[in-house]
Amino acid sequence: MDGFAGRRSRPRWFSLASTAALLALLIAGEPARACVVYLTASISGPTTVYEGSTVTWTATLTAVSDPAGHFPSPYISGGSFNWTSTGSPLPGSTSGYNQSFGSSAPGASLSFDRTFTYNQNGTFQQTLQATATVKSGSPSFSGTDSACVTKTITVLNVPPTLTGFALTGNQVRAGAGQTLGATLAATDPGADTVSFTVNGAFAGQSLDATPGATRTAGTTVGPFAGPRGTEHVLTAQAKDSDNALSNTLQQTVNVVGPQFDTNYGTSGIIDAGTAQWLGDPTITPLDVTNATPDGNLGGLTDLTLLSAVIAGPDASQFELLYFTPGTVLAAGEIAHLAIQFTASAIEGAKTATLTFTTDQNAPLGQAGDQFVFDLTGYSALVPLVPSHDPPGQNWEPTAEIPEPSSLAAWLLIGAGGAGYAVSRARRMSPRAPSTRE
Ligand SMILES: [Ca+2]
Ligand SMILES: [Ca+2]
Repeated sequence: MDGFAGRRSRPRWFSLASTAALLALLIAGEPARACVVYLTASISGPTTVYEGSTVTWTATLTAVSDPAGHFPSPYISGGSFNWTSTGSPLPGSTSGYNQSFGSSAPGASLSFDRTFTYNQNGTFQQTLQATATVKSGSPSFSGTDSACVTKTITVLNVPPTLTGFALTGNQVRAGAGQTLGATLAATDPGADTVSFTVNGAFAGQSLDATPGATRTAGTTVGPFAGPRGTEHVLTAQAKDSDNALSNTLQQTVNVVGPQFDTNYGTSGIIDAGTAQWLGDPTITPLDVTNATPDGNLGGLTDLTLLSAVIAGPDASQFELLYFTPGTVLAAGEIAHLAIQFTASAIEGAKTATLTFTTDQNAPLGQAGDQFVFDLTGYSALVPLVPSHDPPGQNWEPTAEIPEPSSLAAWLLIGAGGAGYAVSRARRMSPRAPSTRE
């Protein structure tokens, strides 16, 4: 706390007694003074504060005698003062700071507290101007004096505080071009507007300059690209109208999505084995699953099997069983499908392709990634014999049975109920053996 002595003006009126006292001073050889009891003023308060601060100023008014003390115990006998604050911009209210005051005790001072709230940074001059009747008892003096004191206060800007950064979600579906809503909130003790950024890009502003109020803004972030597993880190920040930057807050957006997989992987060869002409087709299980590691996030991770198309020169011999276009697999779900291969009358290897169209890396239900498998099978013109494998397992050629020389011979064997034989080894599936019904 420090004070400032105010300038003084001459007392306006002298009584006979004070005149006599002044004469006495002159007789005593002291220098003549224009005022013998005068008013002093001081104000105390901080020199530097932050915007939004409320500052209490203390004004002290004192009636002072001449230095030699010829007018002991001077006192204030009523008056008024006025507080003003100048500067640009002005602090809060500057009105209502006029005040009248009464008398002080002889030899005592009068003190008054006044508060100002500085809502904006800047430099301000705080001025107290007081006028009072000053008196002393013996020798008697009564006069009017005024005093004025000014003090400078520097108000510093305060950066805003980013208090909120929220998204409407933290996951987006891979390939869907999704955006998310974002809301931002900040406070500022000053009379500043606030703008926001996300990753350095403008993200809205609030024109509310109410000191201390929470400013909010909303924006849209994204779209978020990248394959499943991509992380997008968003950093938000606020800036006040004095260009002061706030703290930062972060949000992470994860790109999630379905993940197509089968018991054959995501591509490759599905060997349907060997089927006999006019015999039963082979049935090769094909399990399609949604193997996403992202958890069951509903539409974010659901896998839609939009279509499955078998094409190629021998497509008619292959059929996908148990499949319904548009099947939706939640995370971890499995569609138990099967490849049915029916032999033709033309012996030899048969090929086709099976193409699944899914919504992986696409909006839910819309065409995205495709997965293509090569289907192979062998059409045999001869019957097969069971191997030594347990029931339901592979059919193997019986080595002990000699290979016949013609189809007619095999047909004769079959018609006689003598058993089966094969002319060649059945081509084996490396991963998912065919079954026969
Ligand atoms: Ca400011
Ligand atoms: Ca500010």
